Amino acid sequence: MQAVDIANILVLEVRPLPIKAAIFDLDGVIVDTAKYHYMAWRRLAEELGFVFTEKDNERLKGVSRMRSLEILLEVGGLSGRFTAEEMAAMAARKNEWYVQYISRMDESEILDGAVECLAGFRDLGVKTVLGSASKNAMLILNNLRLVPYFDVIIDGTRVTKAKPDPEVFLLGAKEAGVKPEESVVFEDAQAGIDAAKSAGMKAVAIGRPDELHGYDMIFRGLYEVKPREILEQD
Ligand code: B16
Ligand code: MG
Repeated sequence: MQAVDIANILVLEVRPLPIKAAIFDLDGVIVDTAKYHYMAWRRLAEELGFVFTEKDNERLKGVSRMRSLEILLEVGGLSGRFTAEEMAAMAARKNEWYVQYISRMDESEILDGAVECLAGFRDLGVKTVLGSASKNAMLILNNLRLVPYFDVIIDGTRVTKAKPDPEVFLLGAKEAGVKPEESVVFEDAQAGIDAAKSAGMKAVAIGRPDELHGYDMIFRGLYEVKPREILEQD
Protein backbone atom coordinates (compact mmCIF):
# COMPACT_ATOMS: atom_id res chain seq x y z
CA MET A 1 0.00 0.00 0.00
CA GLN A 2 2.78 2.31 1.01
CA ALA A 3 4.71 1.38 -2.14
CA VAL A 4 1.66 2.31 -4.22
CA ASP A 5 1.44 5.70 -2.48
CA ILE A 6 5.12 6.38 -3.10
CA ALA A 7 4.67 5.43 -6.75
CA ASN A 8 1.76 7.85 -7.05
CA ILE A 9 3.74 10.68 -5.47
CA LEU A 10 6.59 10.05 -7.90
CA VAL A 11 4.20 10.09 -10.85
CA LEU A 12 2.74 13.42 -9.68
CA GLU A 13 6.20 14.93 -9.26
CA VAL A 14 7.37 14.18 -12.80
CA ARG A 15 4.17 15.40 -14.51
CA PRO A 16 4.89 18.46 -16.65
CA LEU A 17 3.11 21.72 -15.84
CA PRO A 18 -0.22 22.21 -17.58
CA ILE A 19 -0.35 24.46 -20.64
CA LYS A 20 -1.68 27.91 -19.74
CA ALA A 21 -0.62 29.97 -22.76
CA ALA A 22 -0.76 29.29 -26.50
CA ILE A 23 1.68 31.54 -28.40
CA PHE A 24 1.16 32.01 -32.13
CA ASP A 25 3.56 33.18 -34.78
CA LEU A 26 1.73 35.33 -37.35
CA ASP A 27 3.27 34.98 -40.83
CA GLY A 28 2.82 31.41 -41.99
CA VAL A 29 0.63 30.30 -39.08
CA ILE A 30 -2.33 32.71 -38.89
CA VAL A 31 -1.92 34.29 -42.33
CA ASP A 32 0.19 33.73 -45.42
CA THR A 33 2.05 37.01 -45.76
CA ALA A 34 5.18 35.26 -47.09
CA LYS A 35 3.85 35.80 -50.62
CA TYR A 36 3.68 39.58 -50.05
CA HIS A 37 7.14 39.65 -48.48
CA TYR A 38 8.31 37.75 -51.56
CA MET A 39 6.68 40.18 -54.03
CA ALA A 40 8.37 43.13 -52.32
CA TRP A 41 11.81 41.50 -51.97
CA ARG A 42 11.68 40.29 -55.60
CA ARG A 43 10.90 43.86 -56.69
CA LEU A 44 13.94 45.13 -54.81
CA ALA A 45 16.14 42.39 -56.33
CA GLU A 46 14.89 43.32 -59.82
CA GLU A 47 15.90 46.92 -59.19
CA LEU A 48 19.32 45.71 -58.09
CA GLY A 49 19.60 43.63 -61.28
CA PHE A 50 19.19 40.03 -60.20
CA VAL A 51 16.49 37.38 -59.90
CA PHE A 52 15.28 36.37 -56.44
CA THR A 53 13.38 33.06 -56.62
CA GLU A 54 10.59 31.67 -54.45
CA LYS A 55 13.05 29.06 -53.23
CA ASP A 56 15.44 31.83 -52.11
CA ASN A 57 12.50 33.41 -50.29
CA GLU A 58 12.15 30.30 -48.07
CA ARG A 59 15.32 31.46 -46.30
CA LEU A 60 13.59 34.67 -45.16
CA LYS A 61 10.74 33.04 -43.22
CA GLY A 62 10.70 34.09 -39.58
CA VAL A 63 13.86 36.15 -40.07
CA SER A 64 14.01 39.89 -39.24
CA ARG A 65 13.76 42.55 -41.96
CA MET A 66 17.44 43.54 -41.88
CA ARG A 67 18.64 39.95 -41.78
CA SER A 68 16.32 39.24 -44.74
CA LEU A 69 18.00 42.03 -46.69
CA GLU A 70 21.44 40.60 -45.89
CA ILE A 71 20.34 37.19 -47.21
CA LEU A 72 18.86 38.79 -50.34
CA LEU A 73 22.10 40.65 -51.08
CA GLU A 74 24.05 37.43 -50.48
CA VAL A 75 21.85 35.66 -53.07
CA GLY A 76 22.56 38.48 -55.55
CA GLY A 77 26.31 38.36 -54.85
CA LEU A 78 26.16 41.90 -53.45
CA SER A 79 27.14 41.32 -49.81
CA GLY A 80 29.25 44.08 -48.31
CA ARG A 81 28.68 46.49 -51.24
CA PHE A 82 26.40 48.93 -49.40
CA THR A 83 26.72 51.26 -46.41
CA ALA A 84 24.45 50.91 -43.36
CA GLU A 85 22.47 53.96 -44.55
CA GLU A 86 21.96 52.47 -48.02
CA MET A 87 20.86 49.18 -46.46
CA ALA A 88 18.37 51.00 -44.19
CA ALA A 89 16.97 52.87 -47.22
CA MET A 90 16.57 49.62 -49.18
CA ALA A 91 14.79 47.91 -46.27
CA ALA A 92 12.48 50.95 -45.92
CA ARG A 93 11.69 50.85 -49.65
CA LYS A 94 10.86 47.16 -49.51
CA ASN A 95 8.67 47.80 -46.49
CA GLU A 96 6.72 50.57 -48.29
CA TRP A 97 5.82 48.12 -51.06
CA TYR A 98 5.02 45.37 -48.54
CA VAL A 99 2.73 47.69 -46.58
CA GLN A 100 0.90 48.61 -49.81
CA TYR A 101 0.28 44.90 -50.48
CA ILE A 102 -0.85 43.96 -46.96
CA SER A 103 -3.09 47.03 -46.66
CA ARG A 104 -5.44 45.32 -49.13
CA MET A 105 -5.74 42.14 -47.02
CA ASP A 106 -9.00 41.18 -45.34
CA GLU A 107 -10.51 38.35 -43.30
CA SER A 108 -10.64 36.07 -46.36
CA GLU A 109 -6.85 35.68 -46.02
CA ILE A 110 -6.93 34.22 -42.51
CA LEU A 111 -5.56 30.67 -42.80
CA ASP A 112 -7.97 27.75 -42.28
CA GLY A 113 -8.63 26.84 -38.68
CA ALA A 114 -6.85 29.87 -37.15
CA VAL A 115 -9.95 31.52 -35.65
CA GLU A 116 -11.32 28.19 -34.38
CA CYS A 117 -7.96 27.37 -32.80
CA LEU A 118 -7.63 30.74 -31.05
CA ALA A 119 -11.23 30.58 -29.80
CA GLY A 120 -10.78 26.93 -28.79
CA PHE A 121 -7.81 27.68 -26.53
CA ARG A 122 -9.66 30.64 -25.00
CA ASP A 123 -12.67 28.41 -24.24
CA LEU A 124 -10.34 26.09 -22.32
CA GLY A 125 -9.03 28.98 -20.20
CA VAL A 126 -5.70 29.17 -22.04
CA LYS A 127 -4.26 32.65 -22.72
CA THR A 128 -3.73 33.48 -26.39
CA VAL A 129 -0.55 35.33 -27.29
CA LEU A 130 0.91 36.66 -30.54
CA GLY A 131 4.69 36.23 -30.88
CA SER A 132 5.71 37.70 -34.24
CA ALA A 133 8.96 39.15 -35.59
CA SER A 134 6.98 41.50 -37.84
CA LYS A 135 6.85 45.23 -37.18
CA ASN A 136 3.68 45.24 -39.31
CA ALA A 137 1.79 42.71 -37.18
CA MET A 138 -0.73 45.24 -35.80
CA LEU A 139 -1.66 46.43 -39.29
CA ILE A 140 -2.26 42.83 -40.37
CA LEU A 141 -4.24 41.91 -37.22
CA ASN A 142 -6.40 45.03 -37.58
CA ASN A 143 -7.15 44.37 -41.25
CA LEU A 144 -8.05 40.78 -40.43
CA ARG A 145 -10.09 41.85 -37.36
CA LEU A 146 -8.11 39.43 -35.20
CA VAL A 147 -7.01 41.76 -32.38
CA PRO A 148 -9.84 40.69 -30.01
CA TYR A 149 -8.69 37.06 -30.24
CA PHE A 150 -5.41 37.79 -28.41
CA ASP A 151 -4.82 38.41 -24.70
CA VAL A 152 -1.25 39.57 -25.35
CA ILE A 153 0.38 40.88 -28.55
CA ILE A 154 4.17 40.93 -28.90
CA ASP A 155 5.49 41.99 -32.31
CA GLY A 156 8.73 43.16 -33.89
CA THR A 157 8.33 46.65 -32.39
CA ARG A 158 8.52 45.22 -28.85
CA VAL A 159 11.72 43.16 -29.08
CA THR A 160 15.34 43.85 -29.86
CA LYS A 161 16.52 40.33 -30.64
CA ALA A 162 15.24 38.35 -33.64
CA LYS A 163 14.27 34.66 -33.58
CA PRO A 164 15.97 32.20 -32.92
CA ASP A 165 16.51 34.34 -29.82
CA PRO A 166 13.63 33.44 -27.45
CA GLU A 167 12.96 37.08 -26.40
CA VAL A 168 9.63 37.44 -28.25
CA PHE A 169 8.16 34.28 -26.71
CA LEU A 170 9.55 34.87 -23.20
CA LEU A 171 8.07 38.38 -23.18
CA GLY A 172 4.73 36.99 -24.41
CA ALA A 173 4.59 34.40 -21.62
CA LYS A 174 5.65 37.00 -19.04
CA GLU A 175 2.90 39.44 -20.08
CA ALA A 176 0.38 36.59 -19.99
CA GLY A 177 1.52 35.82 -16.43
CA VAL A 178 2.51 32.29 -17.42
CA LYS A 179 5.77 30.37 -16.97
CA PRO A 180 7.71 29.40 -20.14
CA GLU A 181 7.25 25.70 -19.37
CA GLU A 182 3.47 26.28 -19.25
CA SER A 183 3.50 27.67 -22.82
CA VAL A 184 3.12 26.11 -26.24
CA VAL A 185 4.33 27.89 -29.40
CA PHE A 186 2.89 27.42 -32.90
CA GLU A 187 5.56 28.21 -35.52
CA ASP A 188 6.19 27.66 -39.23
CA ALA A 189 9.85 28.75 -39.33
CA GLN A 190 12.89 26.84 -38.07
CA ALA A 191 14.17 30.00 -36.37
CA GLY A 192 10.88 30.16 -34.43
CA ILE A 193 10.95 26.48 -33.42
CA ASP A 194 14.51 26.94 -32.16
CA ALA A 195 13.40 30.08 -30.27
CA ALA A 196 10.52 28.20 -28.61
CA LYS A 197 12.75 25.32 -27.51
CA SER A 198 15.43 27.62 -26.13
CA ALA A 199 12.68 29.46 -24.21
CA GLY A 200 11.85 26.09 -22.55
CA MET A 201 8.44 25.92 -24.26
CA LYS A 202 6.64 23.21 -26.22
CA ALA A 203 7.03 23.75 -29.97
CA VAL A 204 4.29 22.81 -32.38
CA ALA A 205 5.54 23.06 -35.96
CA ILE A 206 3.23 24.14 -38.76
CA GLY A 207 4.63 22.78 -42.00
CA ARG A 208 6.32 19.73 -43.48
CA PRO A 209 8.43 17.21 -41.52
CA ASP A 210 11.09 17.17 -44.26
CA GLU A 211 11.63 20.94 -43.92
CA LEU A 212 11.56 21.41 -40.12
CA HIS A 213 13.15 19.70 -37.11
CA GLY A 214 13.41 19.89 -33.32
CA TYR A 215 9.67 20.29 -32.70
CA ASP A 216 7.44 18.37 -30.26
CA MET A 217 4.49 17.98 -32.65
CA ILE A 218 3.82 18.87 -36.26
CA PHE A 219 0.67 19.70 -38.24
CA ARG A 220 0.08 20.94 -41.78
CA GLY A 221 -1.97 23.88 -40.54
CA LEU A 222 -3.98 25.11 -37.55
CA TYR A 223 -7.02 23.42 -39.15
CA GLU A 224 -5.53 20.11 -37.92
CA VAL A 225 -4.91 21.32 -34.36
CA LYS A 226 -7.39 20.35 -31.64
CA PRO A 227 -6.71 22.55 -28.58
CA ARG A 228 -7.97 19.93 -26.10
CA GLU A 229 -5.59 17.31 -27.55
CA ILE A 230 -2.66 19.72 -27.26
CA LEU A 231 -3.43 20.15 -23.54
CA GLU A 232 -3.84 16.40 -23.09
CA GLN A 233 -0.42 15.73 -24.66
CA ASP A 234 1.18 16.96 -21.43
P1 B16 B 1 8.47 42.97 -41.08
P2 B16 B 1 6.61 36.12 -38.17
C1 B16 B 1 8.26 37.51 -39.77
O1 B16 B 1 7.00 37.33 -39.18
C2 B16 B 1 8.28 36.97 -41.19
O2 B16 B 1 8.14 35.56 -41.20
C3 B16 B 1 9.59 37.34 -41.86
O3 B16 B 1 9.62 36.87 -43.19
C4 B16 B 1 9.76 38.86 -41.80
O4 B16 B 1 11.01 39.24 -42.37
C5 B16 B 1 9.67 39.31 -40.35
O5 B16 B 1 8.43 38.92 -39.79
C6 B16 B 1 9.79 40.83 -40.23
O6 B16 B 1 8.64 41.40 -40.83
O7 B16 B 1 9.38 43.35 -42.20
O8 B16 B 1 7.00 43.11 -41.41
O9 B16 B 1 8.80 43.67 -39.79
O10 B16 B 1 6.69 34.85 -38.98
O11 B16 B 1 7.58 36.17 -37.01
O12 B16 B 1 5.18 36.48 -37.77
MG1 MG C 1 6.29 32.70 -39.39
